[in-house]
Amino acid sequence: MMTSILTLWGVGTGRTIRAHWALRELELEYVCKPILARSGQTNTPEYTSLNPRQKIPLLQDGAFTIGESAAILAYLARKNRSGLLAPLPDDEIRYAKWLEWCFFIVSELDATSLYVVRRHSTGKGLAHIYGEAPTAVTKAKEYFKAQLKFAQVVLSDERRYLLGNQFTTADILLTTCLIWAIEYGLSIPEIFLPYLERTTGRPAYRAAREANCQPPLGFAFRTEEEPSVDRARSLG
Ligand SMILES: N[C@@H](CCC(=O)N[C@@H](CS)C(=O)NCC(=O)O)C(=O)O
Repeated sequence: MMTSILTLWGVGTGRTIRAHWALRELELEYVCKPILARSGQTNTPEYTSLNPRQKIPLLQDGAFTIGESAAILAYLARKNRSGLLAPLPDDEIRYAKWLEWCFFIVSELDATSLYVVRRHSTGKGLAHIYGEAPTAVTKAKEYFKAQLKFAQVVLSDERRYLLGNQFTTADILLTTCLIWAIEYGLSIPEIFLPYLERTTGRPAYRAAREANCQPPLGFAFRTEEEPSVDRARSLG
């Protein structure tokens, strides 16, 4: 059987790294097209013909193309070494729980909370494009914190990952959201620190950061319990 060439478009963001990470976890060879967000490179005629939505990441598998980071991960998990990064569909309950986590993270943590913070913040945010909206930013941060409690409950149940002992694409999504939050100055509960050390300590994560044109991770972790204490941590 012929294997088609995998090509991943996009580097540099918390969404693009998800696809690099999954490809590395699955040990798949791929070609990287290192185009960047807001550089004009997503608007070229060539790229628009591949992805009319003009967004990254985008995966090409031969003649097939798929966008949306969470969908790319699900596609890769299902197609390759099935069962490695997601429960098998036959395992109906675990599969449904995995789907629930994926939808929850991309809708509630990413799109409804963190992306709102990013779009309407000044400084490293995109307020110069989408408009400054301090109330929306404050409320989105509060909402993120409230929603995060659902993941917190599961992890305090002494689970290594969201689905127990199996690392899945839901953990890739959650980890990238937690790092995004920390980079935007949101404090996250201490329970997530060992979780982040586990997930970002994976060799595939380190390789993905490099492939995503990002330096090794390093950030100051600010706990909710001790808001005045910054504990420098290098997770990279
Ligand atoms: N929900 C999408 C969001 C994709 C998205 O918004 N990507 C941004 C970069 S993170 C982008 O491509 N923006 C177009 C541009 O700025 O050129 C996903 O998770 O893949």
